[in-house]
Amino acid sequence: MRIVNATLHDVELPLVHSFETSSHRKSSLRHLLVEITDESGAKGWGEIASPAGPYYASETTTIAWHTATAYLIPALLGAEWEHPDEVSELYAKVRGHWFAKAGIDMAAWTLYADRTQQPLAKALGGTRGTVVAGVSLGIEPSIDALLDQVAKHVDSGYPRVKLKIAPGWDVEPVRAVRAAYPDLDVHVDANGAYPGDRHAFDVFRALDPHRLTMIEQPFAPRNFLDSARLQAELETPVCLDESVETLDDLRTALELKAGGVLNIKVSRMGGLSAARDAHDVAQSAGWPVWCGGMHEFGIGRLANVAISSLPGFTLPSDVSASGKYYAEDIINPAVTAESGVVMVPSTPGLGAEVRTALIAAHAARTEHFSA
Ligand code: OSB
Ligand code: MG
Repeated sequence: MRIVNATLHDVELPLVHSFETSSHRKSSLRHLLVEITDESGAKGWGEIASPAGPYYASETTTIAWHTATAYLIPALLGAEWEHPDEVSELYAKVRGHWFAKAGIDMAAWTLYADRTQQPLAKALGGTRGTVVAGVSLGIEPSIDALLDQVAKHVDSGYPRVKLKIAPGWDVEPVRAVRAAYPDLDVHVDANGAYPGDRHAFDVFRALDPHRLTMIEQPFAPRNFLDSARLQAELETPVCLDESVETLDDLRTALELKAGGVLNIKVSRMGGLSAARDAHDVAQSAGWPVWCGGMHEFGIGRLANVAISSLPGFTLPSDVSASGKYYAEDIINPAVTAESGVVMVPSTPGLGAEVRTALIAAHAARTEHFSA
């Protein structure tokens, strides 16, 4: 395959419910959509889901636009490749910038699945026809508002709820949710907001008896050592998200026993090939994995659904229905969940039609590139 045309679309969609984490609050999202065409006219689509601000990772939308247009798209255009696993080699000299790389990798994978007439999930080695979804709930203004959000999602059938926590919003909300739902699969995500000090260890010790499925990313991304110390003290598994950007990070985490569960994000790891490799490594080490999300629009959301169909994804993934975040998604049909279960598309390629008119209507900027 040889990519002859590429287009980058900068698209903003409003959120149906604003979302707050330990770092900030947002009410709309801007993602970059990568559209590529090969010499046969076949198309691929990818999504660069980097947040607008540098709070989850240092990569922002503006930085990703620069990386994609100045380095990644020029490396991709005109190059010959047979399989999407070869695509990351084209820009291997670019350090970091995993979100931008993930969008390019995803476009190559969807084009490849389309040309080989197989569903994306099958091309990746997926074995499941459905995946179990969980929801991620932001920090709310009050415990009552949080309980309303939990009720709304549990009532619509989601079997797992993840609560964002931050210093000052941790033990109390967990206690309230656990009291209202004694048997619900609940976990917390701190997005690295706690310093590795005694006070933080006290908070996590206080959370330990609440039978959480995991405590996600308690400490800063590079703080593997306190994560290992905490895991040694707790019954609750520690899950790593921001800490693992590369397979080398994963090897470090496994060696140090810095956790027991891995959140695999296609965006954070530079794409579907890397996500599949992380799945393989975690699976052989005995760590269960699940797929995390970045509030993706439909294209990235379907990539998350596809990777979640691999056999080591044994915990519910953050692949909720498009409607949890967006009134209108840029794919047709949108992703839907029935009793918390999402169907893995069985049609060739991405698995849905891309709504180019809707993309054009919401695009702040579009740029074309040719080989
Ligand atoms: O840590 O999982 C996270 C969103 C933005 C940044 C970080 C995270 C999240 C989510 C979103 O939790 C989950 C989803 O996409 O449904
Ligand atoms: Mg997380």
